[in-house]
Amino acid sequence: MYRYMKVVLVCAVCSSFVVLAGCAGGDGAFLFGKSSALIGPAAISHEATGGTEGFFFLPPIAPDPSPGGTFDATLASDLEVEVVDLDLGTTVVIFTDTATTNSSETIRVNADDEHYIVNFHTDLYDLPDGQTCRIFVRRKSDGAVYGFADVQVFANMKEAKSLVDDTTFALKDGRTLPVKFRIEQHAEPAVLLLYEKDSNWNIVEGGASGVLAYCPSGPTFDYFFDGGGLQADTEYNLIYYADPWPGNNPGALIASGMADGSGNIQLAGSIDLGMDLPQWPDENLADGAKIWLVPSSDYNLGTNAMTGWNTTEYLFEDRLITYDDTDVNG
Ligand SMILES: [Ca+2]
Ligand SMILES: [Ca+2]
Repeated sequence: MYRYMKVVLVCAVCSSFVVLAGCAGGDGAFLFGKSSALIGPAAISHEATGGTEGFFFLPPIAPDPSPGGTFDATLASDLEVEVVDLDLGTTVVIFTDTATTNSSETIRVNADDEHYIVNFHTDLYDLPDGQTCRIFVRRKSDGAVYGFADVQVFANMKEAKSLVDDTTFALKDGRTLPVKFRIEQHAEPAVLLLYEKDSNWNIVEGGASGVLAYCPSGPTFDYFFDGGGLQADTEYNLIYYADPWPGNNPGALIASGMADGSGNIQLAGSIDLGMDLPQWPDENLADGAKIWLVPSSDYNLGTNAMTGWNTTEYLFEDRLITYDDTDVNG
């Protein structure tokens, strides 16, 4: 099972926080705030916050959306909802449309109201007071993430009110949280998780990790990246790595930035790559593009080639992605 470490993520519930304007906006423009606005455990990634187009969390986790597409009621058997304990980095529970101990803890479709729902019975799990849980919605067949939402569980709501601001979704322990979400036809998961991996390419438990939200198509590659557990005060490059070694086939630099004194990094922007991903002659052309985060000291900005191989310092993608630069090659 995947392991996660806690990373500070964009809270986009509140408009004063950093918000990706969304992939649907014709000009591809993103709005970015100051990094100081990134503090806080609350995070949600869905279309309304610049995440996967056509994927929405619904009340009570998020406000009613303004959906523009057609609901897809056919996906239940290929969905998975995983609740992760962000402090321990462990899985609390995984819901599917079948296997659970509690009948209401299955993913069900409500075609009339155009949503999927699974009830998260917090009383069935041992959740410490103040615990932050991240709820991932993913495609079961390939693990691709549609989006996620963080909730914080408290012993009582009085405590919750004293500890969190209005951007945190607080839940009283023992209550049942209806996790409702909407997926529209042709919605393509646009959240990529990156991990530190060991020599067998397994995810390192409690290792460094990151989340990349991106727009799968557009004239520019629009992205927000949030990573943690990295080397403090170190410059990193977020790259498209195109095989074979050393990755300049053609490869591309997406962004550069400094990890802070705690080893956290946030990168946000919009770059004209001038190519689709993956791009010939990348050996992964048939499958998708590799996205890595590597220290700048191991990367040649001029040639897009790797110059070192210190894998304990890198984050690797958990799946290959595709991106369509809409003003190149159709
Ligand atoms: Ca372009
Ligand atoms: Ca294209």
